[in-house]
Amino acid sequence: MQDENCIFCKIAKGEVPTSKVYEDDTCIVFDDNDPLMPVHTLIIPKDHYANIGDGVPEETLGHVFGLVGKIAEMKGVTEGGYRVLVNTGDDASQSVKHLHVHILGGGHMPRPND
Ligand code: D5M
Repeated sequence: MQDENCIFCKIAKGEVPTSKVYEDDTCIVFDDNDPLMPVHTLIIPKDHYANIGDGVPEETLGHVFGLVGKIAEMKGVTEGGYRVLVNTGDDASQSVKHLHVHILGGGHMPRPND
């Protein structure tokens, strides 16, 4: 399940270089190339799903979110805290239409409406 025009599918296939943090059979994890915080890392399933509502199998979703704590630990943000974000669709300004979970940390983040 791949979309040949999708940049994250290309990353998953190793066709586009990235700063890889972790990889297993289901997921690849890499640092965002336009970071909003000192730590800004993305977890993606290797299979292509346009967003979290695109029929993602529960097992895959569980795997993706099950990695959050491990990656936060690897990136050293468990003590200070971190934000987990999944932009979904146009109103949320999702720019890459391949499910990805942002992990943001390394400094204080105000609430969105503060
Ligand atoms: O976030 C999509 C994010 O994906 C955005 O923060 C930039 C990042 N991005 C886009 N292309 C790349 C590559 N090639 N490497 C690393 N990071 C990338 P969204 O939630 O869709 O707005």
